[in-house]
Amino acid sequence: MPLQIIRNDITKLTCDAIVNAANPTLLGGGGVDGAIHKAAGSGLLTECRKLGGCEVGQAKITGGYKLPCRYVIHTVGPKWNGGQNGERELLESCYRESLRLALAHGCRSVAFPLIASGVYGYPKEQALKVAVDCITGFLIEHDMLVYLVVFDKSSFQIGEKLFTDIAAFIDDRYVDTHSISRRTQRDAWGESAVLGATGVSETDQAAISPNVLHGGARAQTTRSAQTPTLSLEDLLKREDESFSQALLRKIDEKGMTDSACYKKANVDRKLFSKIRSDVHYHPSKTTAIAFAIALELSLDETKDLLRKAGFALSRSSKFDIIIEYFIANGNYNVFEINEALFAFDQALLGV
Ligand code: AR6
Repeated sequence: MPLQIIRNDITKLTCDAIVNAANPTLLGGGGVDGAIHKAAGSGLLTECRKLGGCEVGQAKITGGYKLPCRYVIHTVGPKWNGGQNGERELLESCYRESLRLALAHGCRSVAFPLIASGVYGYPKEQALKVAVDCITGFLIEHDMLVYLVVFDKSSFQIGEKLFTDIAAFIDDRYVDTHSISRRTQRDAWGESAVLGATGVSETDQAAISPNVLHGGARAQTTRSAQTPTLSLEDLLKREDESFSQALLRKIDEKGMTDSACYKKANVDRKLFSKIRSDVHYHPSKTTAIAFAIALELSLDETKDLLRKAGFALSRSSKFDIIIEYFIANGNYNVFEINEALFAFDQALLGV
């Protein structure tokens, strides 16, 4: 996954370069700047003294010293002054210039803090959006692994309305789940929950009798007696399209290029090549969903693609319900989805 949003202390990350949210003197300060100088040791300050400072929106590079990274890229964010004073353009320039330096120094992995969002007062939600937009724009043209490091949870808050909407959606679905489980209890056979994750389609589930599942030892109920029965052997003979084949077919049907698809899914090119060359490749559930989102599949199409990878969307999982929420609302922005997943303490897509 080329862009990963993680919660961590940036000074602890092992990667080619970390970015410092510095001030124009480049001589250290508080916040992440102070933490980086402290962890790097005095060698960093000695090198910084020779740089002659740095203008807002620009970036300069030094060694990493005692840090577990080769380089530190120092950039100076804008001080927030109401938002109408070129703050956004300057912040964009910080990301652009830092990434340009990273590329010029052959870095394959870079970690950014949320520049300007602390002492300089840039509102965190907007700072996050600028960061994500700039980094994803850069990653369309270049191969690099970029970490966006959020230190405290409040840096990564989705809008209140979105949060409330999703929370209500989850509540509704949980009600549904409970009524489903009550229905299931009333039914004499409740295997669909078990089958949900096996890759057998819902139509197939309806067609499988409890006899097949239990070696014929169990008596058929009225319900199963009414549905056509498929033997396990029949099911196994039914050679299904694999996840990889389905994915490539869908990409063609949508008229997308491979790279547009894996980039939109925020999936690493190497991983995509593996999926492409191995017809039986089994992606993780989050990767499979990331592709469904990139392809802007409907809910049914998403479930179908997931099934081919052996997964299902369940209403007893918050993660799954959040995905369902975004698909139902036609919002296929993987980063917005990840922000929401993060807000609800769920795993992120594409990882
Ligand atoms: N790892 C990751 N993120 C961190 C860490 C850390 N160890 N520590 C803080 N943050 P700030 P600015 C987050 O204030 O707003 C300095 O004094 C923090 O939660 O470090 O660009 C400089 O010398 C926030 O979201 O940088 C300048 O004078 C983000 O890093 C001035 O502050 C940036 O907060 C620069 O202000």
